[in-house]
Amino acid sequence: MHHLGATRSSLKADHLLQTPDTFIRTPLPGAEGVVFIVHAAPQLGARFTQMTAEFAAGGSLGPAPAQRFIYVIEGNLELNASGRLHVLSAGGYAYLPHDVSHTVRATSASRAVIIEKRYEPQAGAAAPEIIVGDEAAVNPVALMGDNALRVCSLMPDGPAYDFAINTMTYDPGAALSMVEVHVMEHGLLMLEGGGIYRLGDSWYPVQAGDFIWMAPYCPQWFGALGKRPAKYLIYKDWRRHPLKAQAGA
Ligand code: UGY
Ligand code: MN
Repeated sequence: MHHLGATRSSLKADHLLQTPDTFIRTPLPGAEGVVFIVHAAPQLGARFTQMTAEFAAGGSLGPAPAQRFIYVIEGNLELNASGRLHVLSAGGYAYLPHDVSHTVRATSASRAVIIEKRYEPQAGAAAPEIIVGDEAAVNPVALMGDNALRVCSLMPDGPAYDFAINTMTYDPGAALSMVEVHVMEHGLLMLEGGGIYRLGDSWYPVQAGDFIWMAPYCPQWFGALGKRPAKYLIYKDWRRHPLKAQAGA
C-alpha cells in the first residue's frame, strides 16, 4: 500500500529520528564499492559525522578526514594500519587517531558504522592510540547498579580521547532510570529490539535499524519493549571543556 507521505522519521530543532524508509544512499570521495547513509553531519548541527557504510565485496573506504571509529554490523572488514592487518567481523571495532593513515577493505558484503570527529587536543594529554577490539571481549557494566541495563564501553576513558562509544543492552521492560538532559550530543543506532524513546517533548516507537541524533541538552529517555532485549550503539563527545568545543566536525 502507498505510504501516503507517512513515516516515523522526525526532525526537530534538538533531535532527529531517521528510520530506514527515509534513508538515501550516497557515494563519498575516495571510497570504492561502498555507499553511505549519512545520518549525522555538521549540516544537521552535529559536531561529528555518523554514517552507515554498505560495502560490496572488495569495497574500500577512502582516507579519513578526521579521527575515525568503525563498528562492524555484518560481514568482514580488513583494516591495515601501522603495518598491521586486522580482521573485523560483526561486533569488531577499531579507532584510528586523526593522523593514522590506514585502509579498510571488505572481504565480503558488509555493513559498518563509521563515526568521524575532528580531534580536540588536550594540553598535557598523551596522543591517542589505535584501538582494535571485539565487543564480545568487553565486560558489560550494570548502569547505576541495574543488571537489566548493561553498558559496554568500546573506547578507553582517558584524557587522550575526546569521545566515547558504548553499546547499551536493555532487557525487556528495562529503562533509563532518569530523563537525561546533558551537554554532550549523541548519535545512536538501534541494533536490536525496540522500545519507546523520549526525545525533547516527543515519545517515539523505535526499532532496530533506526538512527537518532540528540543535540546537546535534548531531554532523553528510553524504555525497552517486546520479548527480546533492545540494544543500541551510542556516541557522545566526552572529556573536553565546553568552551573549547569546535564548530563543525
Ligand atoms: O551515556 C549516556 O548519556 C546515555 N545514558 N544516554 C542515552 O542512553 N540516551
Ligand atoms: Mn545520554
